[in-house]
Amino acid sequence: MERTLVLIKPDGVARNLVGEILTRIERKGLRIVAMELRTLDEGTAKTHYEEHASRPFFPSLVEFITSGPLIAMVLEGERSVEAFRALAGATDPVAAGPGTIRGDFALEVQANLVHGSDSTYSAEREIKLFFPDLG
Ligand code: RTP
Ligand code: MG
Repeated sequence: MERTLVLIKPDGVARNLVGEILTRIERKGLRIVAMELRTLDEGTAKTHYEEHASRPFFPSLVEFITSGPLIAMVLEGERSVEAFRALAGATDPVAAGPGTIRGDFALEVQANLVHGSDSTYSAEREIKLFFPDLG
């Protein structure tokens, strides 16, 4: 069964959208196999977003993702990587369709509420980073 790493970013926790987002995940049929509330340290944040290290928005992204507690979770299900990214909607919330998490609740590209692994390869790397003990 395919796994994906999902974050409810600090803006989602601060705005009390955890329940709303979890409801959508459960309603879709994705199974939560691990979940934790934590605040990322700078090193973990930089490793998580290492693919963006050379982008101009990287320092701001690291500051944002470490700014407060987030929810990290591992979801399992049929094509879960693609399934969650469809629930999340486009990276830019203004372009994200209505009915998606970002489309319904966000307006700014950085504070876009959720993260989902973009491939099964990324999922494996990110799950190891956040949940090293998960078998
Ligand atoms: P994520 O990695 O968070 O699931 O989002 P994504 O795949 O849809 O987007 P990605 O291109 O990987 O970008 C990672 C996160 O960086 C922030 N971002 N800011 N200021 C900007 O132009 C900009 N572009 C991206 C967003 O928080 C995005 O989710
Ligand atoms: Mg990404």
